Amino acid sequence: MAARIARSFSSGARLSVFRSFSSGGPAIPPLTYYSAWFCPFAQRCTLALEHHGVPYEWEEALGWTVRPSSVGEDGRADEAAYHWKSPALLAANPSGMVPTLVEPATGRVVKESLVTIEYVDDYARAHGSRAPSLMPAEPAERARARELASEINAQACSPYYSVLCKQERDDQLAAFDGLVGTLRAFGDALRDGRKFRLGDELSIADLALLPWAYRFYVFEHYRGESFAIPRAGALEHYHAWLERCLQIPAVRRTCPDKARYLEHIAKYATNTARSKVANAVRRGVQAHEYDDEKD
Ligand SMILES: N[C@@H](CCC(=O)N[C@@H](CS)C(=O)NCC(=O)O)C(=O)O
Repeated sequence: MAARIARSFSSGARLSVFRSFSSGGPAIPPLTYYSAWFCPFAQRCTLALEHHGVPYEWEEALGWTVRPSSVGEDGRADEAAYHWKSPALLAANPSGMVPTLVEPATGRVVKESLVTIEYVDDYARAHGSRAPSLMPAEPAERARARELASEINAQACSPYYSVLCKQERDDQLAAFDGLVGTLRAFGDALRDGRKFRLGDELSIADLALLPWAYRFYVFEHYRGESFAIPRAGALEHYHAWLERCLQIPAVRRTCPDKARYLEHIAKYATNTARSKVANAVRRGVQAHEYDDEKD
């Protein structure tokens, strides 16, 4: 079993990862990486870093503090969990979101998880990575891959937060049904025997979904058996894809411990988390529609 990167760090802790996945490969300059062990968005970036063996210095840049919530905010919680954010993260990215990458040599900042995948891919390849690219080579296929990743984000990742943060069963079920429909379409695309969403290599389309696919187990625990991802039809292909991805050592290293994560996500399941995505869902929009001012 590969060592885990996404351990439960204490806030502000730093970890240097200088292992090169493509051992014997070129020396790639390390990146500063503001991350959080529990964050599936950040896991997208970690997956790209690990795929290419880009060295990085990880700072655990988010934590949680529990304090009284404003009275009557959702009619349930007297106390809520708010993010602590590291000063270095806020200096690099004032919206205080992880993942955030900084190039130490230039001070340039890269943020937004899907963008970080493409950036890490370009950065690694510019420095001679021998790992396969996470993006297709042909321009129209690259455009389609971006579009697909963004659709997966809106239609499979965002509903995850609605299933958890919504407290009415009908709302939870509606979000879950939409999510399963998206996974079915994902599985359908794998029917031709391809290993990954775009073909026989891992790509941005897989990395967009993988951190949430790994986390869907939390639904059964917090919402019951009817929230298990079904296995029939095209979904068999989706489950086989997930198993295949989890066989890859560079993927396994990025996955947080399931028991610790289950404990962490209780804040969302009880609607006491006050993160931007949770606030967006409480405001009645999708998680990806969070607004830096309102949420
Ligand atoms: N659109 C962002 C979302 C990232 C995100 O929501 N990250 C969470 C941690 S899982 C975060 O930084 N939360 C801080 C906050 O809510 O203020 C991305 O794709 O990178």
